[in-house]
Amino acid sequence: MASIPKQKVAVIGGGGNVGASIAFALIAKGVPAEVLIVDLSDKAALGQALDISDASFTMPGTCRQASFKEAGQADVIIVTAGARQKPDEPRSNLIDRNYTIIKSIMDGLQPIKSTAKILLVSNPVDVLTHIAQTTSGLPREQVIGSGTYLDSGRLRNTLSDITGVSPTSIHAYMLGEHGDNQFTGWSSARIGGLPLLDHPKLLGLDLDSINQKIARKAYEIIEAKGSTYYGIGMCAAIIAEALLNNTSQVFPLTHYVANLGCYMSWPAAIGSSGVEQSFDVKLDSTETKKLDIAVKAIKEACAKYT
Ligand code: 6V0
Repeated sequence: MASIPKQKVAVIGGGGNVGASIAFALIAKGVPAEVLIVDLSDKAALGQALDISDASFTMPGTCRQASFKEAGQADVIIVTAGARQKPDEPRSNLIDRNYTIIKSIMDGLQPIKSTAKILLVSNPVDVLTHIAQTTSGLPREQVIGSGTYLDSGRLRNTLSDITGVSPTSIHAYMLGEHGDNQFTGWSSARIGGLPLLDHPKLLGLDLDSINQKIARKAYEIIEAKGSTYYGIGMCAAIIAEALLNNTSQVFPLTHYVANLGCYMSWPAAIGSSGVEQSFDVKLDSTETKKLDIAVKAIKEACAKYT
């Protein structure tokens, strides 16, 4: 019998598309963790766990179904449970439906391991991260959300197509809210040490059309196939791996940004203690106005749930 890895990652809502994609990505990436699938639907959780465990036979990770109580003792608890968007529905419409779900999950996980990190993926992720922190009782730095990491990946892929440079060498972030108020941090973006906007292929380009393309991509996928899951599956697995391996990598993630007084998506270095550093990104005046709009929208949405 294969040995059971020591670190545990629980995926709550793992019976659904996003949760199962995260669990599969963790196994396929070779993360040496025991992946626990938890869902309100026992049948869905069992089906996904059995199927994903079939993918693990040459990998260091394992996968099985588990209870909420067991999941509360995991090192990283990923939450994907929740209603998803309908075509053309903004993510903000999901708040009331998902508040009740997140609160009941946090209650079901108790007692939560004191060193656990919670990673929210359900939408609207910035507001639900705030709700998960207040209802879980864990310190702020241990509760994060996937934020605009996926959107930033879409941005880097688009910029790679334009410039011909690998997306891994393009340092550019979508910031603010994982939702309709997200914006690109153009003025802080760099490529090979050069301000991104000084790259010859970007001179004269319509930047707003790039922003809109990134922000609309989820709607486009939902229109075409009903929901999005592979991209966020890989993103959440990469974030979980950074938490487990204490890598101090920087991601644009939902976390509590003290000088703005709310949870929002902003660059942070993460490791085994959760958020280690939050970065004071310099913005120009146009970006500052967009940030103010995003902060106002998140604060208004969170005010109902404090
Ligand atoms: P899905 O396929 O309907 O799966 C949701 C799962 O949650 C189902 O298996 C449900 O049984 C389960 N569930 C519901 N309530 C509970 C509960 N109380 N406890 C445990 N399990 C429960 O949806 P899908 O997986 O497609 O989407 C899940 C969430 O991810 C939605 O909120 C999406 O909006 C969100 N996404 C977030 C993204 C991001 O970038 N942050 C990207 C894509 C989707």
